[in-house]
Amino acid sequence: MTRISFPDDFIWGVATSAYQIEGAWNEDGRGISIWDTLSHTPGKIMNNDTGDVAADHYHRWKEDFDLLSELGVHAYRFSVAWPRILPQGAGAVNPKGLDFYDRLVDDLLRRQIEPYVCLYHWDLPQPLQDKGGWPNRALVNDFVEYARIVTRRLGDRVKVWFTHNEPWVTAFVGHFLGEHAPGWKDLGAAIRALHHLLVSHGLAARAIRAEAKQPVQIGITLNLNPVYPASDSEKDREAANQVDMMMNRIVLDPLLKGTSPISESTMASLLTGKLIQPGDLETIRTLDILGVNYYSRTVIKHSNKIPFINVEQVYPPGNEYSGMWEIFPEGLYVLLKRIQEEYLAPLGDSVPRLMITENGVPVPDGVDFDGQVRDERRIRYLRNHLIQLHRAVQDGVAVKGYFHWSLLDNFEWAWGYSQRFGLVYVDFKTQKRVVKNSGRWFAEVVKANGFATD
Ligand code: GCO
Repeated sequence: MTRISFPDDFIWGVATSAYQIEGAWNEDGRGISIWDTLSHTPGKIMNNDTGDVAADHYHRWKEDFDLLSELGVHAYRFSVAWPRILPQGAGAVNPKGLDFYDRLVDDLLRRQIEPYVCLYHWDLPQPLQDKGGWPNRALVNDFVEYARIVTRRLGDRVKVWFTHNEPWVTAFVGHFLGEHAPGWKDLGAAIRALHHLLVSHGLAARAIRAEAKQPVQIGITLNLNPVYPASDSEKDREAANQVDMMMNRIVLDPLLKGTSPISESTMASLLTGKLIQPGDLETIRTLDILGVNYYSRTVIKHSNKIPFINVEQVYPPGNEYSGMWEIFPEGLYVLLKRIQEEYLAPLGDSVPRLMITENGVPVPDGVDFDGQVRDERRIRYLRNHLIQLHRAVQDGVAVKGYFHWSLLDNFEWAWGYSQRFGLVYVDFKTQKRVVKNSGRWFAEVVKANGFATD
């Protein structure tokens, strides 16, 4: 029997986000977010689902934290809802909002589970959207003040902070593809939003370090996909390179090299006025933890389908697919090796810690006659991705932890509740939780810090 074991100090965790699990959308002073606005707009979310109730975590968090203890995880990554803290986005603080997260942090620490706090997982207060949203550079200051207020309350106990979750998704899916809040289709706005998100990361990092009552680690989590050309034709390879620049390098270069590929590209022509101000790239380049959210690869061909962009994603036959994408475990190894060689190795001793902060798969789970959820496809996905992760660690990539997405079935953005990602099944009619077989398998992996591969 072949076993693989991870390094002794390897951190095992699970991840969630506020809007996807909390519910209580208008309770205890919470303000409106852009996702409340979008999900309350008919036709925007599958089945017209909303996050109004979600997994009702706001009321059931103690039961959910019992599940964390049952899984035996070392850490729990969750996000703070900006609209609970500052209902107007700025100005008056909502004490009940701070009290809620204060209780979460205290209970996690009592259970000896490290809180990994993400400040922004897409739920922007609507009043800030009304003043232009992330394409408006003024939001940088609002975000820094929000970060300061949360750190002032939790910074004596929270050691690990993430400023943003997937700034590329916030910027491009929200402002160019239009599938996420605020639902814009404006490439120039997306580019400006991304730059402002990254600048706000750098300035918020300074504010967190200043407000925290102890040394802290500050990170950002990035959705990164290795990009493959659909064929080895020059046009397809060039198309793949362009998508790699627009999806991966556009966040990795500023954060880890202090450069930006925007000026290199045809996108620069879209920028009205001077987007990158003097000092911005130095401000952005601060990182103690690089969080990688990996789900799949991206396969690209040249196409004239989308004007100006001239690329099209294709879905090759041959591999297993899930509810949302191709299952491609090897892509995790390829991605980690590239990050290590192109971005981390040149940094020498000032290299940030590298962690997998999301990895998971949407499969249509159900509760069997005997109350079990036999999600063998998720166990296979988990096993095969952990094998690739271990392969990268063996090849010298210093990955320090793995967080599975997600603890609970939850609101999967534009897909509503149609896609289940949890290690724990949620019956959204009764809010009953059932630990899936994958949850039991994951708990064994955490306990043994490894598993048998055959
Ligand atoms: C993301 C977000 C999560 C998603 C998950 C599945 O990575 O898109 O962080 O909120 O729900 O990744 O798509």
